[in-house]
Amino acid sequence: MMRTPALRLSLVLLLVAAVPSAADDHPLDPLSYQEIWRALEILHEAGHLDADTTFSQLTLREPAKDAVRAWREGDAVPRAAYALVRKGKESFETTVDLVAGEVASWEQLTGAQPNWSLPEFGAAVDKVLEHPDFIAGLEKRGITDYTFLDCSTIPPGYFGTEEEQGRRLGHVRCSEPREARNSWARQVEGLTALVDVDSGEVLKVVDDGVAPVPAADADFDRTTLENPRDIPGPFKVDRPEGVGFDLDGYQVSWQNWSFHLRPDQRTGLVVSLVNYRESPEAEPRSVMYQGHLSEIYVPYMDPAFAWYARNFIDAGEFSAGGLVGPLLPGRDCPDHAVYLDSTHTNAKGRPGTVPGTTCIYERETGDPSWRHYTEEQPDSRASRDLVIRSGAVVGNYDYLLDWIFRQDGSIEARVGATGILEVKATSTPSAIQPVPAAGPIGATAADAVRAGTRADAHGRFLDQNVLGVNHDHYFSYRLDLDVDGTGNRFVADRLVTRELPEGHPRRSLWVQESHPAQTEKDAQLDIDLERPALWRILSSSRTNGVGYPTSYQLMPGRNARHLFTDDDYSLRRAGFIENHLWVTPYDPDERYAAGDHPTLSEPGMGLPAWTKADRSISDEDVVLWHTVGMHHLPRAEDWPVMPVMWHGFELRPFDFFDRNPALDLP
Ligand SMILES: [Cu+2]
Repeated sequence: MMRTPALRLSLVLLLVAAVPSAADDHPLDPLSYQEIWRALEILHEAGHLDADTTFSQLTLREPAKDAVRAWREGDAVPRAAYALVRKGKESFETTVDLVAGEVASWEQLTGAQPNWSLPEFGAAVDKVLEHPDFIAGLEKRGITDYTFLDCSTIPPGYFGTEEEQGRRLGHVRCSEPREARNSWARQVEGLTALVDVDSGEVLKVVDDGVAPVPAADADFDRTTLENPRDIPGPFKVDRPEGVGFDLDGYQVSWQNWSFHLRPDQRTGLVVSLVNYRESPEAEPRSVMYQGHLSEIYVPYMDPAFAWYARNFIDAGEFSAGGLVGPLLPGRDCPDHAVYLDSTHTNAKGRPGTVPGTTCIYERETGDPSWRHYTEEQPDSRASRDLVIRSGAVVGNYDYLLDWIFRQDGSIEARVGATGILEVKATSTPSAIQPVPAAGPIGATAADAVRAGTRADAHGRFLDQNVLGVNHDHYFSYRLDLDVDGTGNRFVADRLVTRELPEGHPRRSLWVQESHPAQTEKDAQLDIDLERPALWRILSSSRTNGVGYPTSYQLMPGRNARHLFTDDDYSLRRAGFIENHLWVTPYDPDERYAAGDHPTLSEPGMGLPAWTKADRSISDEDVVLWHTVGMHHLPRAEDWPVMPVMWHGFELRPFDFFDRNPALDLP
C-alpha cells in the first residue's frame, strides 16, 4: 500500500478540519474510503454480493493485540475489514483480508439478529397506514389526513413471549410534526402497530387510549428565541507559540502522553496504546491498550404497551448509521479545536464522510495542578488538559463523550447527556388533579403513584399534556488497562473499621485491607459507600521507588444502580448493569457488554455469558468494564432541551510514579 506523508498539525490548523490522509499509517487506523470500496469489491469478486445484499456493519477488523504492540513505524500494516452482511432473512459475518485481497472467512450468523439498519426504520409503515385498526385509532385521535404524519419502526426488545419467537419484530409509532421545529412532543400517543419487519406483515395494533397530540411549543432554535442573553464580546484564546499537541495521522502526542484515536461507527471513538513518558529520554510506559464506550442502555419505566418495550441498547442496536454526528465548531468545542472526520458505511456498505465527529483541544483549566502557600515560598502551578470529544446522537438524545488527559498522569472519561427527553402525550393536561375519587380514605399522592392511577405515575409533567417518562441511562466502558505491560492483577483495597484497645483515647479508625481477585466473580463489584473500596489494577512485574507494585485506580464518579427485579427481561438483556465493575481476562472477541448482536436479543448475552466460566484474572492480561448509571426523573429544567448532565470516572495513577509527576510544571 502507498504510504502518504504524515499530516502535520500546522496543516491541520490551516484547513481547520481535515481527515488524516495517512489511512494506512497505523494498524489501528479506521478503514479509509478506498479500503471500504476495496472490501466491497473483494466480496463482490467472491460472489457474495448482489443487488439486494445489505450491510449492517462494515468496519475495521483489528489486528491481534500482540501484533499491534510489536508493530513499529515502517513495518508492514495488516489490514482487514469485518462486515455483517444480510441476504434476505439470513445474515453472515465475514472477514476480508485487504492486503491479500481475499475473503478470509464467511460464516452464517445464528442465534442472534443483526443490528437495525437505516431502511428498517421505515419497515412496514405503508402497510400499517392501510391497516383498519390503525386507521380507526388515528381517526379516534382526529387524524384522517396522513400527509404530514411521520411514522417509524423500532426494535421492541425481547420479552420471551410466543409471538416473538424466531421473528424480527418492530413497533411502528407516529408523530404529527406540523409547524414544530422540535417535534419530539408531537406524538400520536398510545397507538402502536406490532409488525414483522422481514415479511412486512402487521401482526396487531394496540391502542392504549387516546391522548391529544400536544400543542405545547417546544421550539428552542435561534429564530424562535429571539433575544439571546446579553453577554459582553468574544472570549478569545490566544496561542502565540502554537498549539501544544501533535497530530500525526490518528496518533496524538501531548506533553508526556501519547495515544492513537480511531473514530468508530459503533462506539464513537476508540482510544488505544495510551502511553506515558516521564521525560523525553525515558521509555514510554504503557497505561492502557484500549479504552472505549462499549454499550449504552436506556430502559423506560412506563407499563403501557407503547412504552414498556422501550429498552434501547443504543450502540449495539442503533449504530447502523454511525453513533456519532458532526460537532459544531465554536459551540460544541472551542474555536481553536482541531477536528477529525469519520468514514461511515451505509446499508449498501458504501462509505461516506461525516465531518468533524471528533474534536481535540487543549484547555487551561483555570485551576492549579497543585499549590502550597507560605510567606517565604508561595508556590502554585497552573494546569492544562487535553480534551478529546465526540458527540453521539441517538434519536432524541445527544451524548457528549470525552476523554480528558491530565498533566498529573490521570485520565478522565465522561459522558454528558443532553438533547430532548422522550415524552408521552397525556389526556390530563398537567399535574393539577384531584386525588382519585375511588381511592381509599386517607389515600396519599404516593398511594396513587404506586397504584398507577395518577397521570404522572410513570413520569413528570413538563408542559401541558407533555409527560417526560422516567427512565435510566447506563453506559458500559471497556477499559483494557495494561499497567506497565500486559501482566496485571486486580485488587480491591477495602477500608475497614478497626476498633482500638481498651484505654486508648480513640475508639476506632480505618485501615486498608487488600483483596486481590483470583477469578472473575471476585471482581464483580458495586459502589457501596458503607463498604468503601479502591479498585486498582496492579502491574505483576514492576514496582515503584518504595517497592509498591505500580498501579492505576479506577475511581468512579456519580453513578446509580438499577432497580429491576431479577426476572425482568429489561435487566436480563442488558445484564452488564448488574455490576458497576467487571474484570475479565483479555479476549479480542469480547468487546460489547450486551453482546455483539443485542438487537431483539435473548437474555444473558455479553458480560454475564463470558464470566460464567469464572476465569482466572490473576497475573493475566485483564480488561475492566465499568458501568456508569443515571436514574432520570425528568424535571422542568430538562425541557425543551436538556442542560448537559455529566457522569464519568477517572483513571488515576496510584504508585505508578515515585512522586507527583506534575512537579516539573513550568
Ligand atoms: Cu434521560
